[in-house]
Amino acid sequence: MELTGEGWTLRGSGDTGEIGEIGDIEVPAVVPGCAHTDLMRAGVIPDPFLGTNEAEAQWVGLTDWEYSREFDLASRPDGSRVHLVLDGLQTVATVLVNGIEVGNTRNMHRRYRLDVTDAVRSGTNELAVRFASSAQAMLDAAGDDPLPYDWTYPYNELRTMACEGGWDWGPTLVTAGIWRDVRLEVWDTARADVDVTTTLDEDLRCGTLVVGLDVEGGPCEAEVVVAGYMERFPISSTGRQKLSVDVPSPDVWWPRGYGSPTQYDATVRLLDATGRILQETHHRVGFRHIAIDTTPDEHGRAFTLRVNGRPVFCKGANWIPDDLFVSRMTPARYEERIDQACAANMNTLRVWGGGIYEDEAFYAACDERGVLVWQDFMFACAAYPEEEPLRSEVVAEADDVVRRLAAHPSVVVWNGANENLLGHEDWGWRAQIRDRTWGEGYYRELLPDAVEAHAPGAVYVVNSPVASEPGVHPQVPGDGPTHLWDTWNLLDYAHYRDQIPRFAAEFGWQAPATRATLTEALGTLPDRPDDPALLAHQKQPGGERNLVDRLKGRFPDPAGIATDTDRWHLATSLNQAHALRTAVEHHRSWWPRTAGSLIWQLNDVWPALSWSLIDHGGRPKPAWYAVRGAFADHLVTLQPREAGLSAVLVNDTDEPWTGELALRRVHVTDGEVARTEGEFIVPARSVLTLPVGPRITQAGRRREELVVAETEGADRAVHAFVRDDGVRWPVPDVKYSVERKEDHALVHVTAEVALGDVIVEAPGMRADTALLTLLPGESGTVVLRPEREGARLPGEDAVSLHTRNGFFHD
Ligand code: BMA
Repeated sequence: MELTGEGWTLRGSGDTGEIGEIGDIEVPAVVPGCAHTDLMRAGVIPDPFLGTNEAEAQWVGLTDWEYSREFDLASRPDGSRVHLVLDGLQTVATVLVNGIEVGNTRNMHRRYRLDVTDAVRSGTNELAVRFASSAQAMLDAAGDDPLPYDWTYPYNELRTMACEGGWDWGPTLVTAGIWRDVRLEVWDTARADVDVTTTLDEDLRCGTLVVGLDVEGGPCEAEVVVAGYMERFPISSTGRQKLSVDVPSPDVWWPRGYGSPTQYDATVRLLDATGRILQETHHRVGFRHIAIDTTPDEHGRAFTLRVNGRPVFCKGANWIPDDLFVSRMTPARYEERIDQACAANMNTLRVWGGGIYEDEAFYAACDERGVLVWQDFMFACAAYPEEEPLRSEVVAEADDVVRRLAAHPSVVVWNGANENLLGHEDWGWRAQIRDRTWGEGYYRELLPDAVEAHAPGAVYVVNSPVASEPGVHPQVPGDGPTHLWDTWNLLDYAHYRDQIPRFAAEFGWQAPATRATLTEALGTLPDRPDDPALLAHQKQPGGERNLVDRLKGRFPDPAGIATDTDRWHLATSLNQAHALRTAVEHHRSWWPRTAGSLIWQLNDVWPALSWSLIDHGGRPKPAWYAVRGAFADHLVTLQPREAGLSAVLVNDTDEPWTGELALRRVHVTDGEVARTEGEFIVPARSVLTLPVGPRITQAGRRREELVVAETEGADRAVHAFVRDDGVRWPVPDVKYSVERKEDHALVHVTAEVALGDVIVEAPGMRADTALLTLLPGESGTVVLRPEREGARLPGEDAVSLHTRNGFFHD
């Protein structure tokens, strides 16, 4: 019996400590949900994502809350048992049935199954879940000598979503609630918790479905069906059992770009002695062999993911919760976001360790699309105590979550924590930790043991970043996954080229959310970017300064840009696009030495000024379009190399790539000055580096000429001879016309002179392309489609066109 949906009541206890009495609150509630979403729906609080409302919603996290409802239970068979199954409680809760305490919880990341047989009765029952304030629980557990952590509350003392207490891209909104499904299960004879996973040997011949069962009751029989094979196993004892069924020569599961992500149905049934089905679970599984190649070489050590023996360049991004109120996520929203990652030519998502283990729908969508998932355990940027009471929670959580996700072929990498080894080395933690534990035992022993026990087909990485040997600094060059943050924090983005990482697991560049999303969040866009309402959505200390500082050398007059929201919005958005393109193209140009490029961050928890590619409204920022080109299977890029400027062609497909490469020197108003052409062939999964000759690289008018590299089917690469802010972009001389079709509009743009970074916008519309470079005399077409079906198509006056050129002229 599902206990989700309406019919719940939320009550505030009124004990709000330092912030004073709130009085009695009683509002209708919805499960899954949380106090904030229920209070918003009832009109008690305004939406904390809008304007500066976050500050006024803080009391919610310091309050104790009770969720309650009634449910009816029909009479049930003699000897049957009743379980209350709670898939997610956020976080510190006491569960009562008819006033009888049936469970206590302190872990948002676990599922709970409570035996309530002795508490329920036939007829009407009362279910209550009493939440103590997580914020208060964290403060109490940490006391006055906390272990190091970031942001507002010591999340390292409580197994809750770390970023609910704030992060450098999200608000502080600690909440409480039943955030996943709840149901009652009545069973007799036998039942089991069922987990399934697969293994595949190295030569891809022998697949095995491994079924784990935690059996209660019995005896019974288990029937396992997979890929047309069926086996039965007698179950004579309770507790943990492992069964396996071999699947010879299965069609293997491939990531995107390598083959089909083949999946098989697997069914596990429990039968009683008469053959009656007691329980049946369905799973979608896939067979793949996963390894990380860490062979030493002249540059250090490889860090290359191998899927079914094939080395893969991981192109992707870091995933954070897509809504800080995580109960609001729906399968459709997961699919939309993952489709946007796929449309940007990504094959990998890293689920970052300060959020949540995502919903089944997330992993199922990745399975089906062949997206590789790098799954962090939920530990981030803090020292975690390894003693009780936390330790037992970590043990139970690791066991539960690995078993929950082990069925998914997409989940190929498990990672101990985000930046905790790094923090211990570099962030001055040692003096604060003294002789206390700080989590290393989790990352080096407890968590890898859980992965080995329940997901033997996946690989484990100790931390991100990490070096291959204990005792070596986690960011040692040339070894292990690396986080590249100095660039955004301190330097121009050209410095991404200073390092050739083996696997870039994080690097990012901020830009504001799209104008549409910011306008929704703030009512109107303020005139100045330092407006308090706008700054309330910038959570990185100094982030607003970085946004402007990083314009230096890229745009004329950054200080002037910083006084005008329109110009600031466009310049910082373009800067993000170019910074990320620079990093990704550099990484890809060094394949196979570099084998991964994961952008920080794909998405947002709220309307933000953040590193995301897609904002909280689901709208792609200009950077998303740039990244789509940079991650394309066929890439042409211009890279400074020792021998001088080089055209680098990257072929991330299984077919050789042949074509004609045109290298041109083009004057911004006069057009082509010099041209060379040549045929090329790039073998499958390879990189070809071609030095660009002096006819092209020796410019007569260095500030007015550009090098352009192009071939059919790839984004054009453009290189300037001087610093970006010294290029003499001409006055934008541009004509455009709008042609309305049935369900989309075509915007035809003609450039009389070179136009940089052409962006076409219209309210309520999404463009198919952005950041075009048009050379003198060229035309381009941008397709605008309505964000919502049926919306009116724009006429000429509703369309606006932006260029880089605009910054070079008043
Ligand atoms: C890394 C991440 C996050 C953070 C990001 C941007 O440290 O792991 O913790 O949000 O950088 O600062």
